[in-house]
Amino acid sequence: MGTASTRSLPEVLETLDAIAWDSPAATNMVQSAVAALEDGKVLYFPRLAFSTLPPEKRFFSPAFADEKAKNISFDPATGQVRHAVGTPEDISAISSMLKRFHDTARQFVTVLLPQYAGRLQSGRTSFRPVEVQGRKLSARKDDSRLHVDAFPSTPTAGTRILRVFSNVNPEGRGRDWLLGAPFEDVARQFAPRVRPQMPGSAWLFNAIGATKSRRTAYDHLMLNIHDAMKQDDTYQAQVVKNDFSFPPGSTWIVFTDKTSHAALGGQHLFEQTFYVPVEAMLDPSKAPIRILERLTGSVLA
Ligand SMILES: O=C(O)CCC(=O)C(=O)O
Ligand SMILES: [Fe+2]
Repeated sequence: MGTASTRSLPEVLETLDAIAWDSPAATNMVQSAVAALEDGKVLYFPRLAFSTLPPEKRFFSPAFADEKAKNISFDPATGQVRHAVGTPEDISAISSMLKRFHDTARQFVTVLLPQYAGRLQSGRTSFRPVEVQGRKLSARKDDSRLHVDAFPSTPTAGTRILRVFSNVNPEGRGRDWLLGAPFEDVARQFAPRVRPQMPGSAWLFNAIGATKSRRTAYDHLMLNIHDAMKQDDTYQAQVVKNDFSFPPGSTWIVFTDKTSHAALGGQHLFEQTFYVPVEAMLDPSKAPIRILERLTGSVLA
């Protein structure tokens, strides 16, 4: 039996000392930040805290989240809040809180990662007031198993998924994560197991509204890799991994479509999803779609 091994922390985490959302510290940080991020490292800001307002502290309770959903979500494009429970006043205050996190995260990413700035598309914002530990979920939905992100209803056709996380736990509780093997290893191990997409199914999913656009060969591959990783208990036990607890008052940024990650515990987290076109990358050859195309020898979108 193989035993799980670990990489050195600087191999998986790039620590940067920004303390203000509107000025991500020295500009000489910028080149190394983008390169590290595209390599699959997590950019970690130990002292970058998102401040909530005193009247917002009451929302730090699982009672405000729909029991079936893990997160309260917000669409910055429409202002719509989903999976929140409360009075119309509560929902409107939650909406403003999430909008503020979106605006803050977007401003930060724009300055920290200027080459993405003009091409950055905002996805959903979420607030996660439910304790992660002890949730009972099917393997495929269980984010405490190492995975790369792929969204069943939101095909990306290769566009990158960039997420900003901020732990706002008021009781000193960290967000306990695992960081797994490099994407190339994941792809080599799992891509050969994926069966091709059923002819016509991408068209059908889109026609019935199950997907927001057509699921490409890339999306099919990524969804199946996501599921196969989570469903493989031996892989989960034996793969190289690092555990790291992101303390309250810290923020981290990661391309979650490339970096294997899992959340084991924690409560009260903000998250913002952005989409970054492959062409906006400093080195597009580091995108999962380009890596998978190289390994499979086919065009995937
Ligand atoms: O909630 C978390 O800490 C992270 C869960 C996760 O896997 C994700 O948001 O992609
Ligand atoms: Fe994830």
